[in-house]
Amino acid sequence: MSTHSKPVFLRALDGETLVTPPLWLMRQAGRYLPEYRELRAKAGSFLALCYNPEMAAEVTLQPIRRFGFDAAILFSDILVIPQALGQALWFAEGEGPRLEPVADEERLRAIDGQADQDKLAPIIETVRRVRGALPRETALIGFCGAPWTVATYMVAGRGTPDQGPAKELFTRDQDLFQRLIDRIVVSSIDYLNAQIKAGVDAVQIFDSWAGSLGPAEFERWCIAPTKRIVEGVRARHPRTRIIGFPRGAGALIPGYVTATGVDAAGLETDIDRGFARDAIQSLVPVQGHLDPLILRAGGPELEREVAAIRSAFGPKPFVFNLGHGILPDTPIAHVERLIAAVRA
Ligand code: 1CP
Repeated sequence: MSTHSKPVFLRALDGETLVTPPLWLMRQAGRYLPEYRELRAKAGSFLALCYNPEMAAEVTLQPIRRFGFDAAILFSDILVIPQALGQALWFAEGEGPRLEPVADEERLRAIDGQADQDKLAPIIETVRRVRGALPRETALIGFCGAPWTVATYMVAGRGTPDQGPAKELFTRDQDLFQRLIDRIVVSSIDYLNAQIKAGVDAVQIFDSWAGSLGPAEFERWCIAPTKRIVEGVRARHPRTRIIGFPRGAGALIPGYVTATGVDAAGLETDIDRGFARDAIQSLVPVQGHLDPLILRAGGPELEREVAAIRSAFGPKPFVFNLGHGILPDTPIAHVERLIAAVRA
């Protein structure tokens, strides 16, 4: 295989420094696109869209057709794992996900020991369809939520500002919380391996709420379960690259990278650039970290930020991205300006 048949996104994850960094955006398939809103309306609900392989594949491909990003990300959600574990999941229109909270022994027992992989079959079918339709030079990213972040939703039944209910549970009953984490770990390994078998080229583990844990808690609830997922994926697919994104973990990220063995690290918007370059990018390729608010605002500040990020991280293996998901009211023209600036 010549180097150039390999997607630039994978070359960066493999440790190659590219003059023009590969580019994709978290939540690139989403409400800022009129073609997404149209299909979303047709599907009736967000979950109906996730579980319909034809529509989910189409939504995954939309931003690739429009913008030519270097990677597509499977259109799904981290909360399909709780759903496959038997927990009721629905989306409150205009608000967000809702689950029946798991906060005691009885409710924990009510969800199966292992996820029902049949429930995830439509999502795996989406992967097959997308891989078949994507240009060879465009990588396909699969994903799951990290156990800690998924558990925060499973325990609270919804997104929370401080992850209080999950923290309260692990403080009150460590064993119960550990069993919940274990279930998520095992299910996530099977789920990621199924995605890889169906055609994803790399996977990302989203730990959106990693920043709410102190160092000892971070070790137990973020690092340890993530390490098990990395090992479980490696055992079956040793060459598939794994990106860890412990959002908000800042100074704990170098330890996370070393201990979990992830191949690359996502950088949130708020991280100090000098620190990220010296202490994280010295270990693994990094991905990030433009502020979604700056993208939405546009203007000369957007160009300045893109230049600053490229000059900080461009001299080493780097994937350009946002520090968190694109905001729904981001003008498409600003995304076009961003792409031009990154590829200039
Ligand atoms: O149409 C809509 O209104 C649904 C909005 C939406 C979308 C487009 C949700 C609901 N999820 C998604 C897709 C999604 N979610 C992807 C697809 C790929 C992509 O384009 O990037 C991914 C990777 C996720 C991951 C996800 N879901 C995370 C981790 C990343 C992050 O954003 O921090 C989390 C925390 C979720 C839960 C979730 N799903 C949806 C919402 C609004 C939320 C957050 C709810 C909350 O915290 O209150």
